[in-house]
Amino acid sequence: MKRRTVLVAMAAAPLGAMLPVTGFAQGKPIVLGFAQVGAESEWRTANTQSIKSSAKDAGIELKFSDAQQKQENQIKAIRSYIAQKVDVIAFSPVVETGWDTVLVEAKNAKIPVVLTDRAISSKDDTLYVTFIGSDFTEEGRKAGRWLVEKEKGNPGPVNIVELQGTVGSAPAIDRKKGFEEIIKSDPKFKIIRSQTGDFTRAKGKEVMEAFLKADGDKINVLYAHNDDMAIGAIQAIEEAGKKPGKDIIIISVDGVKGAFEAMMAGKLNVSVECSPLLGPQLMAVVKDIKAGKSVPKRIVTQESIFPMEVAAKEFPNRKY
Ligand code: GZL
Repeated sequence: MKRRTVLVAMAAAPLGAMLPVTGFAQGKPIVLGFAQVGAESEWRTANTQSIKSSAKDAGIELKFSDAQQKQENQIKAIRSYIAQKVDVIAFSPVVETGWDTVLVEAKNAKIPVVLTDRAISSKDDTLYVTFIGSDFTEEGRKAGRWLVEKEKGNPGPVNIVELQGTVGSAPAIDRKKGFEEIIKSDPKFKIIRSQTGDFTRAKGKEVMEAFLKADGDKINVLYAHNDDMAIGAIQAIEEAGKKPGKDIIIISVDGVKGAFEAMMAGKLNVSVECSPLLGPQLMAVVKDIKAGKSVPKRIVTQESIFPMEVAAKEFPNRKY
């Protein structure tokens, strides 16, 4: 009697409901093609690690490429995934524009596309299923709010130099926008120099050296769009005989281990968290897409802000 009940139950429910959502579709592993930006920062390294380990855990076959921060390489990789007829394509667009042609090719090939980390600027939002990533404008606002609070007793001027991320990238555009939205409330804040350091330590150091040469004694604050550029700038500030974190207040974004080490050394004042650990969410979305489930158009990662005062306490909890 018991055996029959179980059989009826099995027959009644649709097969999909009976099987755990795995990395398999029609009995073979789901194949995901991922076109990564590059390996330009600690953040990117942690992001790659999260994607690779999550794919393995999910039983999803991952094809992975590193574009060395060049859009043409990402486009080439997406075309190769289309030719290989992967099940899903995911990528972090190095810049916001120039994707429509290749994404139309993916759409015509009936391969769903997922954006992770960075967004694209396109009139046609049917070119991707969903965008999983941070709210970069809010990250910029958090940086601005921290500075307004920090300088509330200071009549000014507060002269700021800015190390921007990769030109044309969503994080660079939006972190600048959010920061300026907040500091424009008080004319004492002035961005006296702003230039891209392309999210790397080396370029961040090089550009900060130029800022110091031009305006050294006038600089009160550095706003860096990521920790790697801030860490490079810290080296330049020390080589110029100034104390980073004291003579020049430093604000950055990401919250990578290197930033926590700089904060614990008193050389960085605050890092706004931007989580690279997008792998688990990406794999869950890939499985949902293959299982025919609907997914939200936008999945925002929840994040915090870490001033140097909490760095030592928070450091042991950090996963990247
Ligand atoms: C943000 C990410 C940025 C990081 C940088 O989501 O795209 O690119 O802030 C990384 O560290 O290089």
